[in-house]
Amino acid sequence: MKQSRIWNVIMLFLATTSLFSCAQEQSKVYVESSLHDGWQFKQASKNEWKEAIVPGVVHMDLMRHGDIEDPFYRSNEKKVQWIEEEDWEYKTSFDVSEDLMNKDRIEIEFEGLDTYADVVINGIKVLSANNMFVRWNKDVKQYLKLGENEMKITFRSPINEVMDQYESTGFEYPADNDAHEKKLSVFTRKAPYHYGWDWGIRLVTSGIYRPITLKAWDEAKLVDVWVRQNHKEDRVELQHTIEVESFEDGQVQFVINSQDNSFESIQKTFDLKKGLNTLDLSFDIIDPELWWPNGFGEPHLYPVHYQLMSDNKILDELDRRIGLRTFEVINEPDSIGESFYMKVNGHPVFMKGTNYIPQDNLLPRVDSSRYEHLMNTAVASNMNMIRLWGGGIYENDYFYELADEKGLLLWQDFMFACTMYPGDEAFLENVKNEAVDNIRRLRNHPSLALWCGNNEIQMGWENWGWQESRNYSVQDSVLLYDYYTKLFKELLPQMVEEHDPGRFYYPSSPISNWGELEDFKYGDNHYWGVWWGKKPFESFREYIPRFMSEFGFQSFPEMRTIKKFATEEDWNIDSDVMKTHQKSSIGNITIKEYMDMYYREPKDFPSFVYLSQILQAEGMRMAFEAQRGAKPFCMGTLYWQLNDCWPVASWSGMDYYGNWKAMQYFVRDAFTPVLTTMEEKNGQLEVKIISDELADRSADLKLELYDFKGNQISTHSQKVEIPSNSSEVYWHKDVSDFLKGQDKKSVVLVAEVISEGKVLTKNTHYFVPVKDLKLKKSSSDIQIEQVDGGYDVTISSETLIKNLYLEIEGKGFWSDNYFDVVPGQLSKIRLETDKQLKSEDISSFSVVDTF
Ligand code: BMA
Repeated sequence: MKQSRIWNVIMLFLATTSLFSCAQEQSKVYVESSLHDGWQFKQASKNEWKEAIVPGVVHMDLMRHGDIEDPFYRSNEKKVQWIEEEDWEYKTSFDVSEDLMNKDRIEIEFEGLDTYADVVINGIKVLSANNMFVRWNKDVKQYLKLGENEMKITFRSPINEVMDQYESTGFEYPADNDAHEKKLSVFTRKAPYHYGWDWGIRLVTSGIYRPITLKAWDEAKLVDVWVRQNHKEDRVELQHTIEVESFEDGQVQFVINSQDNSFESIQKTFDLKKGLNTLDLSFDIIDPELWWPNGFGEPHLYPVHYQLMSDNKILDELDRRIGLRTFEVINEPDSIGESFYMKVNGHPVFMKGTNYIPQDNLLPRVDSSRYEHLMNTAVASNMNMIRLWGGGIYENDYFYELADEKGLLLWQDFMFACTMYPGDEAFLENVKNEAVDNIRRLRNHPSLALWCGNNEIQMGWENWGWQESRNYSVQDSVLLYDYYTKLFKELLPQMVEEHDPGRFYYPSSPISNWGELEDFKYGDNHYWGVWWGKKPFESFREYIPRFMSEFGFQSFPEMRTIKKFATEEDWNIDSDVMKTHQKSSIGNITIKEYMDMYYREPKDFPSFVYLSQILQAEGMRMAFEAQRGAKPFCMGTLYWQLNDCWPVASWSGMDYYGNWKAMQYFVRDAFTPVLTTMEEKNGQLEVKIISDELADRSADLKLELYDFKGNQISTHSQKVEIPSNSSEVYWHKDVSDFLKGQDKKSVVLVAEVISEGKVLTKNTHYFVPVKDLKLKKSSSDIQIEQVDGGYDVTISSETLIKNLYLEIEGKGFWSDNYFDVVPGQLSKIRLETDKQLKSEDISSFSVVDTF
């Protein structure tokens, strides 16, 4: 840092000619290493140390040693509950070299400690953690010594830790999803779903669940680079706010290199004072390539490398990928009530997506391939938004990086869901650290769309009878709502305002309740009239809000998944095992009641399981179509829920193992940029086309009515001009005219929109519920042809097949499944697999096989 002015000038010259980064031998000052080796663990009250894997949690270590059985298997959940009441110790040793010891600063960073953890280095307590959602950094140089160092971390039971607090509170918090009779979870800043949920096993974990890094440096370090965007006509100004911590007064250079040569290198010299320095540096990107969400264009990212330099040394450096976009939430009174829609780069965008829950109760075993599969599923399903729901976790960096890359906008809840929370000073201080840490960690991601304070707490407080059912006194109620106000209406918005100004925040999703139709004119809504309200699926057509941020229906995971946790004797919805794997209080009976409305009684358990998926898929399709069709009144549909955290009956479209349920295919088809829908209204058949595209388009609409033997009864085709971002009725006709006297029970209407030789959307319509269809047993003809990475599969049939499900032994991904086969038409799909197959190896099943 002590450097001459001349050197500065040379550096600047080199930088502006883009030679800077390659022309010199640069030594690196900052070093880091992970501390994941040599760990052992034990129950605090016992003596035997056993090998542990870090990052990990205690359940994983116990399982590896055979000390507990797999909690996901059968009803083992019950057998492992003792773990939450124990304290656990982890220890390791690590070497510190002379080089490291000579550094000005040595810090240890824990990206995640779950949860009440005391860290002891060489016998001295250096850190006490109490929040699994924050990164803990500690200057540890003074505690380290040359050569071998000992580190021990004690995790205190998250149950015992808060018991006194619970006992002295004087009332019960309304945390219905917490599976323990004592609702302790609210006192601890730990993933709420760990304590159980209406789709979740209870596994209250402890452990070093994210990486540990030892970091050392001299002179100065980049604490943060915050990039804000100012979009102008032909350019985007990037305002950098750079935080540098320095050990002395001096000078540094801050260098910005484009990794893809999209702008010239930039360098500026700054004077530093000892301590924390905030530096500002702005520059423009001319003719920017914007970041667009999936379905609207490329999610373009500018790869940028930042360096903090002194003399010829790199003090610190970091990589970023910057996506240039504007994002607005328009939530304001309008002529209807209160709008809730989003604009990306100035365009109103209909949000299509889902709600995300963590992918496992044992978080460290979610590897990168599982994150990738999940995100690829979202992209393949034509989604543009994912809501990180408030009962889970703030995800790891990889999640947000993938979302940036794939054009998925993220609705980020703070981690509070479905209960009131404490609001005493200590709790607020803890949440403040958590909010600041996560806002600063996530605010640079182009995928980050908005902040929401919590899930359903305002709604619960006003409508779910918490105050009566818990017998709260007036004082209790006043206190609890005062806590609520402090947390969600004061602290969190203040933190967003301070650390991420300009990003939309609102205290609680949803804004409006689902009971009264009138409320659907206001803001976002979680419509649970279907499922919790037991209304038929058709009510999705009536109860359409301005933005649907939750709604859903359960199904079972496929039999292959069930076989992994249940033996044949458990294959019954009333068995102990199947009840363990169904956490909704009204779960299995509700699936059955809806099934009785739309389908004939399934003959056995596998038929029930299959039909549960068809039921969910068809029911939800009605919702997707109605909500998209109601654009621009309604401008978003996020279904509950994308995924599972263990194998269970749930509202998910994809099971714990990543298998697509029927609904996932239906989501994909219902979320295509151009969609056609058919609905009968007062004896009229109405055909709509919905477009999310940015441009107008000309196309052909084709309608064909077939009987179940494949004879064409009626056809209609017309040219259509489809305006961008629209939903319009293009054709309607008297149903009986169109049916030409055919039996309603044995015809299917197929609609297609074709443009530039491509089928943009294809949909089918039946004129009676499936249970009344005259389906005939038939065998489908399946031909396969080997191609790179799998097989092309061609299916045909002489009679209509409703929801054909194809399966092979072992691993394979079907490009389509659970689809209808119309006689006379070939269905061509792709099976990705590395297995060698004959067509006989493919088994098939359809609705007609269920009764
Ligand atoms: C929603 C969610 C979850 C729950 C789901 C199904 O309201 O926010 O709390 O799992 O309903 O009941």
